[in-house]
Amino acid sequence: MKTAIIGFAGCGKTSLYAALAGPGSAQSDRAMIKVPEPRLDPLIRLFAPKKVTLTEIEVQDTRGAGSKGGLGEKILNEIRPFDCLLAVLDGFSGLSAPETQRREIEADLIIADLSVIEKRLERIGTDKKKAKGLVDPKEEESLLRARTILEEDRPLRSDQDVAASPELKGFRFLSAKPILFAWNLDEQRFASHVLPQDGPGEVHVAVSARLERDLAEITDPEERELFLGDLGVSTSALERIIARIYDLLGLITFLTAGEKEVRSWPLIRGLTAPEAAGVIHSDIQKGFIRAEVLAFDDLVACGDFKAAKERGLLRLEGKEYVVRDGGIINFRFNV
Ligand SMILES: Nc1nc2c(ncn2[C@@H]2O[C@H](COP(=O)(O)OP(=O)(O)OP(=O)(O)O)[C@@H](O)[C@H]2O)c(=O)[nH]1
Ligand SMILES: [Mg+2]
Repeated sequence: MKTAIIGFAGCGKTSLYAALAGPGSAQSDRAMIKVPEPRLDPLIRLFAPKKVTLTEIEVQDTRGAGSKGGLGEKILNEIRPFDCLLAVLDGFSGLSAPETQRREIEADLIIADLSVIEKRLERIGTDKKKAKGLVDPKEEESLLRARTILEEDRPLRSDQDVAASPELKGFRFLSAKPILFAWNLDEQRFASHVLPQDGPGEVHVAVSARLERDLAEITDPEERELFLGDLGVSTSALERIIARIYDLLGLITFLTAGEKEVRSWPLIRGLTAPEAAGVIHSDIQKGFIRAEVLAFDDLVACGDFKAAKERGLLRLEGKEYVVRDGGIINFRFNV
């Protein structure tokens, strides 16, 4: 799952990227970022494992174009393969209002999608004249629906039915991609600024990219605490951003725990226990027998697995079981 950081020149993309990717990230514009998972902590205490592994997501920094002329065709083409967009809005320099930048970015995505649709519809028109069988009427219908939405100046993500329709998947429409708007605000205005409401496939987060980048360079926990204390905040905004991206991508987390390794795993929401097993290894999916599942809250309530088992909270689930977020799973399988 890949996220691209976009936005106009100097809006703070690279600062935010550096904050997300941590110290030593300057060598590359692409990084794997660990998704924070505090629910691993009690498991680490229980198992004292040799290894702790966190799920990662890939993040790509891009070069900014001036807001005159928009993001530019080059960047718009570059970001097409990505699963998610992180749009940074400059709310610190005062050069242009972040609300305006947001509208400009939306307009760029919408216009790029409209142009793809127009071209495709034109092609469908000529194919229709050639022979009836060349055209999939469902595709044409979906394209027309999508065009109507875009012509109303709405991004495709605002209609999740259309955004997710199978005939349109292959177009990788930009305005259909889940997007996180990072409002890169002045440290002073940070707390008071009122953000727009989240919508379908769209979330808004206030950050200070510069502070976050400075914070990311401090590795000493005591120093970090002092830094945060001086600013009067308790945690960094990054954990929230990463968690929201994870959310936007439609992912949940399941956990595995043992003496060897305690680990978080990503899973597309709605998938079953054998499919979760397949994320770990295809052999475990193939030989899947049952999943032993303990909800995270039940573990916390009981203290350990033994007590949970005695209370009947450690459940055995079969092939149809749909995995829930935070489930601690032990797969039983044949090899
Ligand atoms: N005061 C303040 N300055 C910031 C903030 N974020 C970024 N800057 C400064 O703005 C300048 C540009 O930041 P970058 O992170 O390089 O911006 P960018 O979007 O990567 O720029 P391009 O890649 O050139 O488009 C740098 O000098 C940053 O220190 C912020 O939150 N507050
Ligand atoms: Mg940059």
